[in-house]
Amino acid sequence: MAQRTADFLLERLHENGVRRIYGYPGDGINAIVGALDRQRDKIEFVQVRHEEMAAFMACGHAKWTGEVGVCVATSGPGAIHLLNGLYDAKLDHKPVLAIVGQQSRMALGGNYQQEVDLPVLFKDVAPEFCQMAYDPSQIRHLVDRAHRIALDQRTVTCLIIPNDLAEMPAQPSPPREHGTIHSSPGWNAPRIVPTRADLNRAADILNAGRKVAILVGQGAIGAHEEVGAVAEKLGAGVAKALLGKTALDDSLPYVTGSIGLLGTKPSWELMTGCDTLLMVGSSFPYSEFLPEEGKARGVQIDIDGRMLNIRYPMELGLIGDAKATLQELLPLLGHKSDRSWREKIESSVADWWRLIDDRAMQDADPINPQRLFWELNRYLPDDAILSSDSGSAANWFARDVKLKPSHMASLSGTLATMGPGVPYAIAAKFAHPNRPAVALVGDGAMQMNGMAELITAAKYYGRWADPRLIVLVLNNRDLNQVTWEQRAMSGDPKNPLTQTIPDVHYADFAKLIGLDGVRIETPDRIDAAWDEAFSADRPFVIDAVVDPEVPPLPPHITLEQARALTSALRGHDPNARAVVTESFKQKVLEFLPGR
Ligand SMILES: Cc1ncc(C[n+]2csc(CCOP(=O)(O)OP(=O)(O)O)c2C)c(N)n1
Ligand SMILES: [Mg+2]
Repeated sequence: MAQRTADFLLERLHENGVRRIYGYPGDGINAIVGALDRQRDKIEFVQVRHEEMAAFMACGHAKWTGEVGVCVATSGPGAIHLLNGLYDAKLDHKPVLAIVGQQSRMALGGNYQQEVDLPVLFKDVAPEFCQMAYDPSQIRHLVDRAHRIALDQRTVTCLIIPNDLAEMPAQPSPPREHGTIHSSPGWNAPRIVPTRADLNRAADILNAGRKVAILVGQGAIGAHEEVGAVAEKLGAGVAKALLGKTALDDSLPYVTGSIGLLGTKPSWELMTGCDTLLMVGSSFPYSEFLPEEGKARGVQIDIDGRMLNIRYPMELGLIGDAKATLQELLPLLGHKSDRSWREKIESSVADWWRLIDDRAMQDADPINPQRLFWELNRYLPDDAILSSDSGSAANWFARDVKLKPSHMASLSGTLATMGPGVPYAIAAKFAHPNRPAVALVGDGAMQMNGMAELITAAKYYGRWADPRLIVLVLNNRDLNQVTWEQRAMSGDPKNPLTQTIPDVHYADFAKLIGLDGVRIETPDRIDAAWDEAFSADRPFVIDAVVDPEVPPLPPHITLEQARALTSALRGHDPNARAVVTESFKQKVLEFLPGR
């Protein structure tokens, strides 16, 4: 039999460099499912528990490799399930290609079983390229373009393939006639740098500054030498947006760590005290954590011109690749002889780390969650890949874990969705089977999807050269991050109807499905738990029973937030007494002498 279109689709993906597809079957992709079997030597299929997880894993793959992550789902319900994971990729600017099935072309428009208007449904999440195939001869250029555009635009693209079309004989070479397309695969990353004149303008602004702050994001990953050299010359401090956490080593004395609600006090001081801001490869969203408008001159470097000058009214916005642009900028920068600003930052950073240590070691009931993250620093191998979930874990991941460029780390930075922690870690294991992966997640996220996805880890870990995939679950029986947001932003007490969630024994569940794990209920068990997890011969779950009353305090509490908190506690918050004690302990530490 002649090659089918579905087989050619996979072959063409392979020619574009795709080696793995995450997905879930259904009759809208029957032809593709058959082809995945026949093409198994070329493309590995990873079967997940839910299509959203396939999209998260595709996004994770893109984050961990820089390649296009690919996911596949059936028409109707499968396609709809993909969406949240695809939006995660779109908002974090990651190249992901979604392939979704559709009912037979003959049936379309007939209110047919599982018929959903997929081109409309996917148009918003894949605005740059969302195409349904009408003819087998389109497959070649649709695949080439979907793959290339995802990389070129750092975004999500989507191919909708009717099942009957996928069964048809393939047409790899369209006829040479009017109205046909003759494409080829391939995309090479360009080297993008601003003009010499603009680099000079940037250097003039930065050289004139006396107190320079640098903010780096995910675009600066891989440019640590250049960022470090620029900071050195300018006597600057460097703050990091969360997606750029591995852009620079946390143990450098002038690195102030994360910024924003999940950020640090030194980052806050850096931004409020600077007279010049250099922002590189970041779309960190919260303007109130950047300098007050007019207080600082600003230079921004970003690969995407659409992202320039929107968070702070920059004096100069430059389109450029972070590494290449900083390389060109460096010789134009002078060495600032007055180091007083830099010294001030370094002393604030040193104080901050002492405070983090003190906060982490405070008693709590029963375990202080910060301590788990703080102790992780002693066990974390240099090549570990970390994922965090949305929730209180993100606070401690941002503040307590010390990372460096040899690590990789991510979370849902912009969509801030719950759920990617475990699937990102699974994608890390497939992309880099020799590296240990650590997922830091809340119990809510675990119940939402993490537990089910452990089944995927159980199914596949035998394929990974190093089987270590560690999931730390913050078992606080609470949707804690939102509980705190309710308290601090709305002044409302904790609502047990919406916030309290059941206690589940996550380590027992892991064991039930053939993995390993431990439940810890006292802080003296933390060390042994990390030790055991990093020595395990299979994926390992640490079910840590932690205190929901330890506040994920923003670096500075505003007056309104303090008032809101007081009003929440004066209401009928069932946990008021414990909260007051914990917040007081945490806050008071900042003001003790010598801190
Ligand atoms: C899909 C989704 N639903 C809801 C939210 C809102 N939200 C953000 S954090 C959070 C609480 C997460 O709870 P859990 O995973 O238990 O972590 P915790 O904060 O308790 O440590 C919620 C509900 C979200 N970000 N994403
Ligand atoms: Mg929770």
